Amino acid sequence: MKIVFSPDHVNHNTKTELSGGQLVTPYECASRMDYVSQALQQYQLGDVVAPRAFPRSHVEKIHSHDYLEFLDNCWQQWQAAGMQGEAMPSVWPSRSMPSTHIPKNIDGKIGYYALAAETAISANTAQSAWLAADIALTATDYIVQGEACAFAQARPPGHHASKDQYGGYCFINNAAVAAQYLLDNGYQKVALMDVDFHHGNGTQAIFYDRDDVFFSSIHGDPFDAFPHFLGHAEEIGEGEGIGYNLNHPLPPGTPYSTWATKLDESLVAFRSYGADVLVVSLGLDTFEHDPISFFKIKTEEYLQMGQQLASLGLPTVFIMEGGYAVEDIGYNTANVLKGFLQQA
Ligand code: OKP
Ligand code: ZN
Repeated sequence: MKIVFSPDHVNHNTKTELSGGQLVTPYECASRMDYVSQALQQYQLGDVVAPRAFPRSHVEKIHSHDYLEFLDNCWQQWQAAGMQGEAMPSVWPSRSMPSTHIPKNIDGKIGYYALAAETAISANTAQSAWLAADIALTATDYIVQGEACAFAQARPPGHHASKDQYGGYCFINNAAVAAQYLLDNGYQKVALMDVDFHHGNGTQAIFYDRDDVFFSSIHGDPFDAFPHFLGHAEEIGEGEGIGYNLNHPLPPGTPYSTWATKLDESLVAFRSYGADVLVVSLGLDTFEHDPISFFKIKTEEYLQMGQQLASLGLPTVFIMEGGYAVEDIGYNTANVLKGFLQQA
């Protein structure tokens, strides 16, 4: 399969993440990609190709104009305000002050556009987010051109980013951009399967009232896991989207055997929906040794995950999301793709 990748992802190299009351080195770091590249090459999973630059209009179909303007200008405004560290929010339009006015001051504005505080923005953040979207679009265009599958080896990830909010290491929702691109190029019913450990709140919110993208996610129960405020099983969609949102929250310690039954339920739902293409938000943080997650999937079991996904028999674009056991995500990623190719 085609593997779309750019070494320029290293420009996204923030130094700080707010974690446990401290500023730590970000879990979502550049070296993750070295391990993925190495394993994909070792397993000979496909040719690595560079992304091409797509018009911004594809991303503007998913994110609001004012949000993208904020993303592009945040770092400059943060610096102009004399801030010493990387850009991060400390105040929000919260339950007791649910204002929709957008502050002019950057401390207020960044809180308006952030859904969480852990994720810093610095000099190259916006540029890197746009590059990741180009990687997703380039991979997705291979599907439009008739390839059976493609892998977007992108970072920063995207599934937490909503129409007008960033957070959870995500800025532009690469998987949502990919799904929309498929709809704009002849596909009519997109199945979007999010297998990252964390609920894809951004993707869910973007397609919640639509029937042209069926979003399903298997994730750590939001009572126990980030993003904490979305991802419950009773969230089934609204308006035209009712019935096209399927969440499987699972408890700490979940092994692959349990996880796999939930994937099967999603695949059954995708089949009766009549999906004509599959987008996979591929996070590898379901791994047993992931440092910030609590599922117990083993390296060999990712082969079965790939085989299960292939059983749908649909053109499939994989979009890289999380996975923080840095030295293991390469083999875990490679096993999903290998299992998929064996079965396909
Ligand atoms: C992004 B993706 C660690 C808490 C982690 C943010 C997690 C973002 C995950 N102290 N909070 O879905 O892999
Ligand atoms: Zn995750």
